[in-house]
Amino acid sequence: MDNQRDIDKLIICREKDITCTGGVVFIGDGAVGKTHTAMNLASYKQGAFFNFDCSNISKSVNLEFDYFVLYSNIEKYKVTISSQLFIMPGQKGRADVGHGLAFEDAIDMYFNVRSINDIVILILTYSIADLRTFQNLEYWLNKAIDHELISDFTNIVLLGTHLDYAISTSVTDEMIESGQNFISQTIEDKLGFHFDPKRIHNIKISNLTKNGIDELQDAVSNAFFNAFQIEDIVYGQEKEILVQEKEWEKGLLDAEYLEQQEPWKEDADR
Ligand SMILES: Nc1nc2c(ncn2[C@@H]2O[C@H](COP(=O)(O)OP(=O)(O)OP(=O)(O)O)[C@@H](O)[C@H]2O)c(=O)[nH]1
Ligand SMILES: [Mg+2]
Repeated sequence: MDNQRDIDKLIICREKDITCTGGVVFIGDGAVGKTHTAMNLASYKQGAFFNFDCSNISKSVNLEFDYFVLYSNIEKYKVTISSQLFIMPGQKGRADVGHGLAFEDAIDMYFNVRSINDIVILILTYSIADLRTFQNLEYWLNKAIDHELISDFTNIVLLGTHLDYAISTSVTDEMIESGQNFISQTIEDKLGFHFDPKRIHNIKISNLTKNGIDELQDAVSNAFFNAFQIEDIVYGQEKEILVQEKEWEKGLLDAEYLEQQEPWKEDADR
């Protein structure tokens, strides 16, 4: 498959080190918290959270970019995930000249400036406290499909922000579950490949209290593990090493056996 070959270029396996990289794209309505979530994820690299209280970030009118790196250990391998974050403005359509960029302008720019083609994770972002932002994900999913942001290895994070507003939550777990089925069905219908609902990770966070950011980080790791089939690589290599060791032991045993069976060799050596 072509896509599979593309993504294979983004992973390097050396002895005990596996390094992979890929794009993570945030889309969703304006003011749902895309920029703040990306900043919370990226600030992990400085070992501390981004300080929400000091934030006076306004509506995005540009294509925003950041990155973050995650490390994990699996068996004796050190896995490094280096993800590149692209945050799209939530303003639909195109902006008037001199007013920055809206979504369609930013996506054009994304295709010109992106350093890698492959989107490992698409983060469909909504606010738990605002049902309309959840319903509008249908619009954003269709935009993602039209702009070819989804490949057969892409994972989706269905990200609900404003978890701190939980008392006035208007998006229920049943809605989220049917949303997950809707997403996989729509992708299957429009792109023609099976999209396992397990590739859709449902996460809720608060950018204010940082609740759920750890789970988001785990979901990002899991999505990279899925996309690059890292467990197959690790356990495949372990199996290969085991087989090689067995073959080698067998070779030694065979040599001993042959020596016992061929005493004339010793005679000849004398
Ligand atoms: N209470 C609360 N406020 C949040 C949360 N996430 C974001 N906000 C606030 O919501 C507002 C919008 O956040 P942004 O991150 O700028 O939203 P955005 O999705 O990037 O919006 P656009 O750039 O317009 O597309 C800001 O005032 C944030 O402080 C959250 O989880 N809880
Ligand atoms: Mg923004």
